[in-house]
Amino acid sequence: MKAFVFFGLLAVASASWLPEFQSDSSVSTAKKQQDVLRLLFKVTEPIRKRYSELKDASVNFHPDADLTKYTDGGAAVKALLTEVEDGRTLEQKHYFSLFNDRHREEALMLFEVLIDSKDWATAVANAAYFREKLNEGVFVYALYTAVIHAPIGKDLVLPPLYEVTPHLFANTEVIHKAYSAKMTQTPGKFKMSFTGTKKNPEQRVAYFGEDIGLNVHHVSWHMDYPFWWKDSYGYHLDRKGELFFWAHHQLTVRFDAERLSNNLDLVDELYWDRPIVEGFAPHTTYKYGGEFPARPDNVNFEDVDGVARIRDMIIIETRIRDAIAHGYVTAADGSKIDIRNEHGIDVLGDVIESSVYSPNAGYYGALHNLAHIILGRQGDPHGKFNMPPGVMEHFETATRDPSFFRLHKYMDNIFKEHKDSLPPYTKEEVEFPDVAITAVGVEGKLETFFEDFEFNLLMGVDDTEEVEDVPISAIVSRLNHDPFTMTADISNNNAADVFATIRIFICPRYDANGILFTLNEGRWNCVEIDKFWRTLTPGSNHITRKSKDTSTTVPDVPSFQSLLEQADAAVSSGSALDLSAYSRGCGIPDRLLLPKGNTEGMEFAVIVAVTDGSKDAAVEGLEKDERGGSHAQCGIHGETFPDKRPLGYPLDRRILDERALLNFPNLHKGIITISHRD
Ligand SMILES: [Cu+2]
Repeated sequence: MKAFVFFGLLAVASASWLPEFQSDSSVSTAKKQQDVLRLLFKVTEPIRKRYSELKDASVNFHPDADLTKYTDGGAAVKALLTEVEDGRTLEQKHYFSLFNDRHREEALMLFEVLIDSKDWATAVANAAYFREKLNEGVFVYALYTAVIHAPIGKDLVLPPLYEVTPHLFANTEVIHKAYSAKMTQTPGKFKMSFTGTKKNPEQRVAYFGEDIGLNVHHVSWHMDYPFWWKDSYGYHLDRKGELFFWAHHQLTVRFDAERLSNNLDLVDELYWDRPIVEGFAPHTTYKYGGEFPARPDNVNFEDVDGVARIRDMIIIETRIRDAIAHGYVTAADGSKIDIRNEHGIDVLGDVIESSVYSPNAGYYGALHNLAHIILGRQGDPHGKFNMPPGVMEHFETATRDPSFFRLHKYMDNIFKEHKDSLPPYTKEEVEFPDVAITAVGVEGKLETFFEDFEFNLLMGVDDTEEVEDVPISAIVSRLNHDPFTMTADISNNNAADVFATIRIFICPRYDANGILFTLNEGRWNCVEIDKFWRTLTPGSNHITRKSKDTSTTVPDVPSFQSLLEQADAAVSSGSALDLSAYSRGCGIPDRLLLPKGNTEGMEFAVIVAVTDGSKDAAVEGLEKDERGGSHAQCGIHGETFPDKRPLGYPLDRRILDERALLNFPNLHKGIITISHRD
């Protein structure tokens, strides 16, 4: 009888609460945006009482009360509820690592509940309910990936992660100052320095690996293209493996360009049987779980207990190199997948990462993912000191460690081995009959500089609803450049309009010793600047493209506070909220479009290719609407990748004869100079 009354009361509570939510179609973007921000406000503390709808849902919502609310009939929600009720879930106030199988499993259980919710109200109520029960890191990861991938999350802007989980972006010293400021209720702005001292040559490029915008790009890319993605979640991630190669290739070549402008050699690759040359002291602390482990210079690789042996990594690498040499990958069922073609890179990317798309993870292993864990654990490979995961085990923090770039150079060289096994492009694959670039230019100066940027540390410190917030922020130095416009004069000698794809790369001209790269050496170091589509009318066409519009980059997302204020204002006034310009977290920050120049002016080759858009374009309408604006390395959510050509085309394959390639009138090679002001 008692139990009956108990359940009866709960049923009444949920019934009185549910109608407050509107159905999906009538929920405005502003309201959705407000819900998401409120859910992410101070995730390590209970939902604020003033967010009464969410607070109410966190207590009174019954996730399994109405299973018709779920596209999967409630299977995911029932599974997660069982885990919670049986006390199996990861505790709160504990670190979360995506590379930890159990942590990831929990995050994906919540992700599934959210994407299987049929309407916004159900998704939000579940998010509020499980936020108060699951680990905070599990919650944040599940919510971010669900907003990115679920149709009901469309057009929403996810707040900058450096403000939601500042511990993964700010250094320990600044976090300590923030706590002290909070305790004494004294507002503070704290200058954050990069790790290391001038005694460490790597310090010269720390501004790149430790750039909080670059960190957000990296973690967002991995949320857009998660290695755990299954197509049953809703769609196929087009060219995921190839994009894995390309996005990381671009990180590597950008890092190399920064090195050259700071008088450092190109980064060398990692060798399993040699010492890891650079050590790293992260100066970063988990909110819960202690300090990120450090690694001294020249450590020899050790097997990591329970993860992998170094010998196995060498075996996996050999199998992958064998596949490249043979020109085929062996699938799990024994069949052969031909990779000596333009789609081979996609298969190889899936294999090397490895993702669920890998045709044979049992045989080819997970080179990239395991390497991240192994590198992350070299400070405590046998678990003797109970250290938490290293920076390499989080996409937020990985690029801080110089070994990240060594690891990616190593994998990049494997990809290059494959690309070099393909025949050079033929004339037919490169030419664009009767279209010629007559001139390429730049309006404005190509000049880089460092600027200060302030971000909020409010969520890095603890409080309760009763404690006043005081303004606490970190100030970081970031690379930026003056705005500029690229121009191209293109003649179309056809009788009619033609549709053209325009690709722009800049490539360092000299190595660290001042020796000129040949085109065939230098092509692999090219930074992709832009790719876009234009209709060319007969005669001459003057094309302009602003630096802020490039399809490789995204603008800074407004601060959490600013997003929340805009959403609150729109909700209370009933006006529309359009933050679509910031809907993509994936993309190189606009500021980093140009590698740092130097005072004398750093020379780059600029290569512009105009190719036949009627053959290249896979998606219509890109001339008018570039769909979030960072498709070059991040694609378009849920859609076909917009360019049919291999990523990096036409510079991704061997160039046997420089003159032949550059004799195409639709390719242009010039020289630009990037300077830097102090
Ligand atoms: Cu990555």
